[in-house]
Amino acid sequence: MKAKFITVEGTEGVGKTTNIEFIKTWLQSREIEFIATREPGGTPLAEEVRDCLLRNREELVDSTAELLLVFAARAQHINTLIRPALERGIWVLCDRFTDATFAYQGAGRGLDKNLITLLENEVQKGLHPDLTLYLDIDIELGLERASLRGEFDRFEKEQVSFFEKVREGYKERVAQNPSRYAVIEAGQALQEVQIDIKQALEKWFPLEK
Ligand code: Z5A
Repeated sequence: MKAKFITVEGTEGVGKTTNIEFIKTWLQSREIEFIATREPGGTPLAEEVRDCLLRNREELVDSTAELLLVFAARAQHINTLIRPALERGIWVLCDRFTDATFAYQGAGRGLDKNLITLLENEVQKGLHPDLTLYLDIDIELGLERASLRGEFDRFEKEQVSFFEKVREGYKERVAQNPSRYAVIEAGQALQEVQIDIKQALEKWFPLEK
């Protein structure tokens, strides 16, 4: 089977980190060679950009500057890690990707979606995930879960209304191209969430006979 590109998306405290561990175990059980990575980040340079983006600071961060930093990190990540891995037959499992940009910088910050699409086309040159697991959760419940983790970064300090817009942004993306997404009800007990994730993985990537 051709190497696949899987992304995991959702708002705060939705359980991406927890469920990525579950997906890794599923990939191992299939003896699939893969790398697990994340955005922003995934390479030393892109991780430095991540740090710039997430760090709490006095200076107000301009939304367009934020968007360009996200795509600068993404260009480095795609061209030095993701695309070379896929070309070598290695699957890529990525914690967030461009759907997060449409949700956070587009819907959340209110930036022009046409500008995001322009950058997406230029930077990705046709690369898109084969499957995006979108974990959906009530914002208050997600924030409650996330609050257990301690100190909040620059994004986590946003208001509930910001995350509501982000959630709507994700839903809009799913509605525009439903065949790429598996929508997972992440408010359920973890075991139920993982049953749904496993079903989606088996539907998208059935065993070859
Ligand atoms: N960002 C952006 O603006 N634009 C972009 O293009 C990209 C990103 C790519 C960093 O992302 C920030 O970057 C992000 C958007 C921005 N903003 N924020 N915030 P991140 O993915 O690194 O950060 P995060 O969203 O905070 O994710 P996280 O730290 O990985 O958390 P999580 O994956 O959502 O949750 P978790 O750590 O797996 O779970 C949270 C807690 O809930 C934990 O205690 C779990 O044990 C518990 N949990 C999980 N599932 C369950 C269930 N089912 N029941 C009960 N408890 C559960």
